[in-house]
Amino acid sequence: MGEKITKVFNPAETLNEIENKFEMFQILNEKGEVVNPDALPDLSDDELVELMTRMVYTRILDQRSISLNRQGRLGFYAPTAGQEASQLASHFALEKDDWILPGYRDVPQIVWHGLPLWKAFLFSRGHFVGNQIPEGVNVVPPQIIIGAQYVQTAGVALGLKKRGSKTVAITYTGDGGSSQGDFYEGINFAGAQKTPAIFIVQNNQYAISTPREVQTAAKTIAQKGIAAGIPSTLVDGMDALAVYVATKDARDRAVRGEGPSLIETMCYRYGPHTMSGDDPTRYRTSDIDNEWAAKDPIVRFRIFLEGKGLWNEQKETEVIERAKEEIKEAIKKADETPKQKVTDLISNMFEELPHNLKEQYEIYKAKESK
Ligand SMILES: Cc1ncc(C[n+]2csc(CCOP(=O)(O)OP(=O)(O)O)c2C)c(N)n1
Repeated sequence: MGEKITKVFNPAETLNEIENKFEMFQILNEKGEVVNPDALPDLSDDELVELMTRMVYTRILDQRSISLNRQGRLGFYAPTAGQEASQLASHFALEKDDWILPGYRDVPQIVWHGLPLWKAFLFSRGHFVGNQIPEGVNVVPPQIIIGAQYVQTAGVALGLKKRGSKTVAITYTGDGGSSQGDFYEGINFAGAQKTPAIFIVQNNQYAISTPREVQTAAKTIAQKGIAAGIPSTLVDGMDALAVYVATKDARDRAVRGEGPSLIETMCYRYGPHTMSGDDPTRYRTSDIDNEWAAKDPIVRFRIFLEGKGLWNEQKETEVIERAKEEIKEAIKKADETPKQKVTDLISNMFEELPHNLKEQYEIYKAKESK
């Protein structure tokens, strides 16, 4: 006779219990009120202003990038408006020596990490100079393959750990990316190896036209980290303070040797998926757009800062004017960069050319020298 099993067999209830644990972490509500005072981060007034400056600047960068794309002066562009808190407050929790492995929408984070803006514009044009990252700027070119950066991040973070570095590797994907095999492989490996990695899922509700609800049966994306044995959080991705606190906590634990974290930032992209042709009105209603516009990350942070006497219209205008000026200079510099040649493409792809490419290389070299 075996021992009597007293544990109630109810896997559905276990799932329910776990899913219900993932409440959204928020500090600033939609009205800019502090709803979680105990969780307020230890940021100085100057740092708060800097974070706001970066969000306002990046909103302008997004607007200008869309216009430049429409004028044919930029190539591939994935709009960022609506995701400023998710992108920039998570970045704000990093140190200069940390590594960023971005997705295609994460250009703002790598620009604020030190990639010159004119190079970001060249990346958009598919120009190889845009992917030549200056020494000391710890970022890799934005990943286009959905989820691939998750596996790479596990590896980079393992390297940092083996070197005894007190830095982290952070990566970003979207809600759609969390359905990829690479997503699971990356978080699992990082968890098993206890690497200093931070995995951010920016849940902007849509993978192009596919809504989050049909992406996965999981109630939250954050809970997926539990299967990999890593601390995982669901945060209000429109709340810069909540995103900052969650990322800072993940970073602190990572550098203490406590391994990786997963953070789901609940947010929204106001614009289309990319400027390459999707029409959001075919998969989203204006009611949904309005619902999310009311949660705007910049609006609520502005109210919070104005309440502290740290922000006003004049400051914001100055940031907007500076952004426009710097963007103008950066696009000019991108325009001045010699056009990419076919021989550049070939020689950048191969260290040693195979026979057929050697022939083509010579043909194009002759053509280009005319
Ligand atoms: C492996 C792979 N499959 C498909 C695509 C095509 N594709 C480009 S973006 C995208 C949707 C990604 O959505 P999500 O991960 O939610 O990120 P978001 O663009 O919303 O930030 C898809 C399927 C791709 N780039 N890579």
